[in-house]
Amino acid sequence: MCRGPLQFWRTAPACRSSTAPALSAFSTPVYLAGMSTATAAPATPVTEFDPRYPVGRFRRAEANLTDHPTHIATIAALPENLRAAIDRLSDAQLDTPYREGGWTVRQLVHHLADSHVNSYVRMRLALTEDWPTIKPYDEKLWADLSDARTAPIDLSLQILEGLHARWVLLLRSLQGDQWQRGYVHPENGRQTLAEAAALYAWHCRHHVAHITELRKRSGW
Ligand code: NI
Repeated sequence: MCRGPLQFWRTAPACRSSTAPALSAFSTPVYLAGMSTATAAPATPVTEFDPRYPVGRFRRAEANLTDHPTHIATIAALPENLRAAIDRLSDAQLDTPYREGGWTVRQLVHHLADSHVNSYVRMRLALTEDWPTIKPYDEKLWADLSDARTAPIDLSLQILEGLHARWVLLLRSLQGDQWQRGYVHPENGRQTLAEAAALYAWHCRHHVAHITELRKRSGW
């Protein structure tokens, strides 16, 4: 199950451009939950912190698919939380992989714009067509295109601010059965808007935590 939201995450009432120091409320991460110092095997299995999944994996079967307001608030807060997460990072820091072999912070920011543009379009298609089949894309190859590796991050932050403002307006307008509309992913099958909202709320927290965990580990 996904771990609860890390304490740095703020849920803003709406997309705002302020750069409030949302990182100031860090808690010490529990890297080895339940680890015992005794020599005998611990009574409970040790869960090692996996830097790829700092807030846990998204598990559709365990996701809350009815708490739309919480998911919308999380999506609304992404631009502000992302700005806070990258605040005052140098170009060299932005070009540092969040883990060995992983995307750089710059790639993470551009990936969020690429991913959420796709999700926004998919949701609009779901609301205006009858279970459309959507077009997958190779996110790894997208993140490796030149602009995604080198462009100033402010370009994607600006995209995300406008995009999330529109996206949140759309999500807040959904009523009743509209949450059960959806689209067909050729590889992953059917996904309702209720599932997509839960998934992308997780996705917001997932990638911001990549950056904040890197900063903690690096002492930045
Ligand atoms: Ni992602």
